[in-house]
Amino acid sequence: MTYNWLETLQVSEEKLKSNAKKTPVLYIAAQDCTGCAMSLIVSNEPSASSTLLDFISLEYSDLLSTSSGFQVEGNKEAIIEKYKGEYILCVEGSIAGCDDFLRIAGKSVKDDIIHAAKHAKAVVAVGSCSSWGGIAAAAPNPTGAVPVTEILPEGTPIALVPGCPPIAEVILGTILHVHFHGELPELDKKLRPKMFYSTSVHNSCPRKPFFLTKQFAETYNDEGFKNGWCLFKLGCKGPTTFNACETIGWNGSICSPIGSGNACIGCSEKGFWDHRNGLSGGK
Ligand code: FSX
Ligand code: SF4
Ligand code: F3S
Repeated sequence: MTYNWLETLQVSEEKLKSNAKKTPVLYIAAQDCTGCAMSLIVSNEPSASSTLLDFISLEYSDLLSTSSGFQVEGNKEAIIEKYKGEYILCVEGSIAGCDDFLRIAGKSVKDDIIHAAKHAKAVVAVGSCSSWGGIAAAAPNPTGAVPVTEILPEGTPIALVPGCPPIAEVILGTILHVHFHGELPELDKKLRPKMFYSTSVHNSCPRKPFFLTKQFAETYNDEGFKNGWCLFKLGCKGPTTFNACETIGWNGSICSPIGSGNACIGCSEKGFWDHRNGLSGGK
């Protein structure tokens, strides 16, 4: 696997050189595990540090900001005022049905997101929780969790970047498309960037030749598994999961869940966690 972000995002050398003003980014976390932000900071193409130093200005993140408490919370409103219409709003995590369940600095996170989205140039729903409800929305959904699209008005410029967590390059690629081209990349019917989600995990899987010749591992310890055969009979959801795990890959394109010997559990699809599969024993 190799990935060249400049090629994928169609950023020419001239555009890269003329890059002057950084795009402000507000990153608000709702009901999450912080896995998305953790994924984001290990990006290789481009590196997270280059992204932060050269292209975006991360103005607010309750996880990654160096300051905390009133200092960072107060800055959030100031940034919204100062950069109206210019900033990108990233939302990680699902939204709780009850406001009292999710408050930061005494304020409803849901109201904060609605307010910040109103003045954003674009909104990026980072992760399956934000995109579909994800883990918190799994049965019996005790918090009444919903995806961020359910609280924002129709017509909000929003891209969904699902995955639990999503691949770093996919999150940053979506953000950087707005930075370099002034708008979100082309989206599919489910609002996912086509450049990252138009192919199934199965389609680019290195085990696909074994799928086609019907050579399947049946346990995680049999000869077929040791020979690197297809994991379909172990519940692999690669055929119905759209993500870039076998095209861009993980950790600088050096690995992927299936490459490491695990069946895909469909973490980027709607309905994950309830509809996961494989050894983790989903429904
Ligand atoms: Fe976690 Fe993000 Fe999963 Fe959700 O990722 S890795 S539970 S998609 O919101 O932090
Ligand atoms: Fe498809 Fe999964 Fe088999 Fe890969 S391991 S070929 S994704 S079914
Ligand atoms: Fe998720 Fe499947 Fe990729 S579980 S990380 S979509 S291989």
